[in-house]
Amino acid sequence: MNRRTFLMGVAASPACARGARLNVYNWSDYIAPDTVANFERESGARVRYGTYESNQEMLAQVMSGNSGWDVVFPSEDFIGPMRELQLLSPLRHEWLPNLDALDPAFQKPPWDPELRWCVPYMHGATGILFQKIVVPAPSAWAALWDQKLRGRITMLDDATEVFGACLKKLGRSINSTDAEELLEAKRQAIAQKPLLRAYLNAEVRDQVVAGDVLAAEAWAVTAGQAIAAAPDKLEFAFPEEGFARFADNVAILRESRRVELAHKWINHLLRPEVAASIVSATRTATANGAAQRLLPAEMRENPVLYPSAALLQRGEWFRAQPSASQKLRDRLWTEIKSS
Ligand code: N2P
Repeated sequence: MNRRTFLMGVAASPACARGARLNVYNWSDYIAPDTVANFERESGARVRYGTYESNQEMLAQVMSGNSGWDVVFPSEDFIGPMRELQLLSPLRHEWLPNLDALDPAFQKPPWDPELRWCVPYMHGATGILFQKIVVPAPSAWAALWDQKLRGRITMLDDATEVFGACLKKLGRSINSTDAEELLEAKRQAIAQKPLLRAYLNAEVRDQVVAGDVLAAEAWAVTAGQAIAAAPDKLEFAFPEEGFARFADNVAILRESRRVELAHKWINHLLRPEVAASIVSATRTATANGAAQRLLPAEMRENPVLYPSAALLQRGEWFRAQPSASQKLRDRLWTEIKSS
């Protein structure tokens, strides 16, 4: 019997997920080593699991509507545009009984108040990961423009994040749509460029742990991992002027032909024990309140991953940009990268 007839045979059997394959595309370090195997054992399905390092990388793949992925994890400002591009499939809450495990703070998020298109999964803030030997200790975005750190600074390889830091340094909103403000932010980014070692996302973690990078614009979840590896050497700052907050959300692609199985996967991730084991293994911050309560105090009270509500007041969620300012940002980002 060849492989095709074998698969057709099992697809017709009553346990519909047996032998089916789910294609999951997620950020790096966002599941535990045994998450896929446990789901496969429980569901009888197989999972093809791939990782990406930026929303742009994910979007470039799924844009065609024919990428072969079923489930992705876009950040909050990508949900609206992906929905408008008809890339997302509506969620069926009757297939997600574990939804009530979500932290109340994530049950009605501004980017999708009824959770029709996505379920918040991980979250964090964007700030500065730095070596404690750096004096003065960075506390504001301007620290990433410090001549003394020349060649040992990195910024995220992400236009939204670089504009976010530059705009905050200028006392503006990360979501500015104002052309003058965006041009001024671009000038900041270009002035900073000679000081930079590179634009890096989660890949910066190992370079910071190794001591090669002294200060980096970094996601709190990446910083949390680096600090766990070198707690005596590293620290994270939530910049004084304010900072971006992000939430990565699990969503099903409209192209998926495994919508029910995709819901099973999401419901599995929402199970408090599963979500807790994922964040324990990856040292990330879960949007699952019931899971958070299962964590040891040392993790639950980690100030990088779960800062106080008062501190988060200085944070701003990313919002999707109107198309004119998005176009301007895209053009300016190209200019920054090629300068
Ligand atoms: C993945 C970190 C992603 C956080 N390692 C930014 N959305």
